[in-house]
Amino acid sequence: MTEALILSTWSFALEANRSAWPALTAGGASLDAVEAVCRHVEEDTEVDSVGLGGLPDATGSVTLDACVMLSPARSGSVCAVSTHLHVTSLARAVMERSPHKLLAGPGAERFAAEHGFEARELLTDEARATYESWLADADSVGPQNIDPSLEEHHDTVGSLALDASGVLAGACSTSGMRFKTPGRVGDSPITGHGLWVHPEHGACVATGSGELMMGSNTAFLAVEEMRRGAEVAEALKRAIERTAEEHELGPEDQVALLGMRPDGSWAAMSLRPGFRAVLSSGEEPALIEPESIWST
Ligand code: SD4
Repeated sequence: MTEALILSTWSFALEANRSAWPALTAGGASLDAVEAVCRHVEEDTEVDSVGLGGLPDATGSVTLDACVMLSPARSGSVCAVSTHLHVTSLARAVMERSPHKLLAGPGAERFAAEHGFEARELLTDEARATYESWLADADSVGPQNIDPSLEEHHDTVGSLALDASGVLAGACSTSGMRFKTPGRVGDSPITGHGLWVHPEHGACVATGSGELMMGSNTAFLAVEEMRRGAEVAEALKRAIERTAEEHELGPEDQVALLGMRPDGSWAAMSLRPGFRAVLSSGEEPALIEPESIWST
């Protein structure tokens, strides 16, 4: 029997990990645990980068992306969903109830309706107010000159878990880059970019600037390094360094990864400081400040 583990991105996962833990330790499946973590954050209106409360695109529309994965053959994703909140569960439905890997926009929404998912308004009053003030700034100073820290801030919930049977699972859910160009889809719903799980070699989930992970297949690369024999921390380091080398980085760009192997080894690492992760290996989840490769 393997020791159960849940490792999730950002401090907002503290409550989410706590809520998913009892079922996992009672013999539940790792896939249920990572789905529960993401659903918890999707419901949290305080989180402005995932689900309800997520900030909209440049036209004021909230669009969500998500992915679940068990193996190269078993994954499901949705992207650009504007009508349904629980996109992680919808991604799981794509995996379990369709022959496909990724459904986008209106097609994903139609699939959601057909499979009994409830439609929800995703734009909260707070997110609308933040959008309107961004729009007013963009109108007065021009879209090229708006505060980059506002534009670049974006945090995905990503979660990896291992259950008592030694099964690894991963999931992630995001509203993507705030005030993004309509139609923009990031790394999270694309397997290999934002999430990759191999049942024997390991798993990796990413958060940060999606365009970087999309250029370097970062999550796949990290697991590939594990397959070639690297320890988890070393695998994450190589994938982050390679991603940074292959791009010209802006001052706000971040690449942050979680990794786990079926033997229970795990690591968390980021390019720049500021990343946080939450580990559950007992009843009380622990907030972790992972090592960063750069100091600023
Ligand atoms: C994206 N990578 O859509 C996601 C956002 C994110 O931390 O992870 N932010 O680019």
